[in-house]
Amino acid sequence: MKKRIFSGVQPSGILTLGNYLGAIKRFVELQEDYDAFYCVVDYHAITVPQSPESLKSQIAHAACFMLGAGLDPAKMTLFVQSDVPAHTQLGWIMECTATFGELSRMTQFKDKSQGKESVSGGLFTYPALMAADILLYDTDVVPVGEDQKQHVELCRDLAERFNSRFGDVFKVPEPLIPEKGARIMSLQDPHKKMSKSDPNPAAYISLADSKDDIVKKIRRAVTDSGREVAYNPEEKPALANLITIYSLCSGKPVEEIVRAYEGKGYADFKQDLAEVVVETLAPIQARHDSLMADGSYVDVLREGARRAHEVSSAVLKRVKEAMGLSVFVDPAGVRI
Ligand code: ATP
Ligand code: LTN
Repeated sequence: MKKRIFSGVQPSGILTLGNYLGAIKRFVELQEDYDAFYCVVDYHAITVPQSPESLKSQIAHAACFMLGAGLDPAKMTLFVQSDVPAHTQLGWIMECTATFGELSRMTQFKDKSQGKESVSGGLFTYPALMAADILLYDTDVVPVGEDQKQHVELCRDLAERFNSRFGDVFKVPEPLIPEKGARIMSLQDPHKKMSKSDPNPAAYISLADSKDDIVKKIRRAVTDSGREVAYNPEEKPALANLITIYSLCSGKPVEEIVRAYEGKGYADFKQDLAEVVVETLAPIQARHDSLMADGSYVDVLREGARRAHEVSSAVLKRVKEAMGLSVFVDPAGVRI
């Protein structure tokens, strides 16, 4: 039997090149060998305020970019988190399994709450919901970027704690972090990850950016001092990030790229990089546009939610029984 993978993408903005190179590109490869469940995690996105109109459209764009990048409904299951009720139900149980101390140590919470006057309770408890997402599918492997490693480790701890109290209920998953591209950095600050919710759009390349936007953003991307195109992540982190993007988009090894620009300056390199990125995104954008126009993604999401509900409701039932919850009435009967 194929191993199961699960991963989630937040519709908190339009997906970036970081999301594509760090996660979605691999989701496409992994669907061949795994039983894959991919989720547009809209409950995670509302940990920060979202307007109903933009949330709706960001969910649709996320689904169409994921399908446009090559996810195939015949090979994997794509669904929206809020369409499947088990997520919030197990989310609560995981909140009660995690400790305040554990949640306080999550660095993403520290980063996202820093400097904010008001922060939602959900932003703090969010890793418990993420653990629920994963555990509901008896997941073996969780492909994510480097930033999510700590959350997957928490998920493992919660599963083990739960199992030691209530019996062998959960499968304990493993993270799968890519060797290259696990952390694509901001184009404006090479010490920050490229993020779709960055207030400065010059910091990221959105999958919806036009050719002109891409050329401009890459031309304006910060580079390090000096003139030579060399790969040195410690001393030249900004340039190293651009070379990584070039390498992942073109499939060429870093050394070959560095050699090709010997004796040339940053300007030539950036011009070619922009071209490589435009070429990478063009087919994805074309498929995204046609999916958005014909609305066929809705059927994919409906069928995905049906399959996700089937798997997750069975796991949730197992969990509740082990805990002594919902023992008098069949939960499936109540829900219908
Ligand atoms: P936000 O900016 O709202 O925090 P995000 O883009 O960081 O969102 P998600 O959309 O939830 O986060 O990320 C989806 C996947 O993309 C995750 O597996 C995450 O690890 C990966 N990812 C996100 N940003 C990057 C990046 N800059 N480099 C590599 N992978 C990334
Ligand atoms: N927390 C993740 C998104 C996410 C996720 C998941 C990833 C939510 N649930 C389950 C993998 C598995 C993020 O912010 N990138």
